[in-house]
Amino acid sequence: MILKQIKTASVIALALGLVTVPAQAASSLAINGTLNKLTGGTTFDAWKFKILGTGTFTVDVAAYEASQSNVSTPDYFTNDINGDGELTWLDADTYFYQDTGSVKTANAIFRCDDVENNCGGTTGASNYFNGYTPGTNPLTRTTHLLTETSVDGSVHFRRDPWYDVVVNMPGDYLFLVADFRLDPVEAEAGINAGDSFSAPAGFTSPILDHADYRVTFSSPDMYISISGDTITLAPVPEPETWAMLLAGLGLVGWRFSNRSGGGSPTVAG
Ligand SMILES: [Ca+2]
Ligand SMILES: [Ca+2]
Ligand SMILES: [Ca+2]
Repeated sequence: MILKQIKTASVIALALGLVTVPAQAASSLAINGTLNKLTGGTTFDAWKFKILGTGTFTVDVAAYEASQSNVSTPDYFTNDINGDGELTWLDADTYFYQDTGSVKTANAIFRCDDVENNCGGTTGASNYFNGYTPGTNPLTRTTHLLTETSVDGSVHFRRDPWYDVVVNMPGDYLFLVADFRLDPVEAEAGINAGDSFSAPAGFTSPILDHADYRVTFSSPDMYISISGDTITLAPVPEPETWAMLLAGLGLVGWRFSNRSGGGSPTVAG
């Protein structure tokens, strides 16, 4: 009987929103991929993005496995970011497109190539496509700065893009990862024409037939999940919504128990 009262009290507390789930629960997701050098150029990857609400998220690429573009530059060192025992040389270039089922030049929204460089600089205006601007577009991009410390294990001081995105319009998007650089016309044609991976100048016997990348997505206000090549961003429910959901589950359990003739109610949560 005491147990029953306690559980009843918990249901009431949930219904009143007195039990909260942290809404600030951070969410992050890392994807890994490999691009290849073909006869006509290099390949690129297109990941589907289903964004179900407004919010913000961060894109943090770790790919180029040396700190400088020339082995004789001061502060040059290498690091095997993905720990696969080899060093590869993707000078990552990233894009967001509207997703209408395929990569279309007319659907390109913005580009971000590096930290700061080709990523809007300090004004944020450059490298938007199709007439979009930082103020009028579905997704607004703000680059992080070289003076900040990358959080994803990047090695090169500039080549790995790192930026925040504000979702102004939920919807279906494509996130493209390529080698420098993938013009929208090349993207629609399906190959980064004439492109080759760029090892640091002076590097002996570089691997140039493929290059690896990792991209970490994180958000303070959306949950990020993945199924196949589709990444879904869903707003984190407010605490009140969680409480109602949990209370609903609890009341369902109560009813089921009573109908089945059990002596004491079973309440979820
Ligand atoms: Ca590696
Ligand atoms: Ca780059
Ligand atoms: Ca190109």
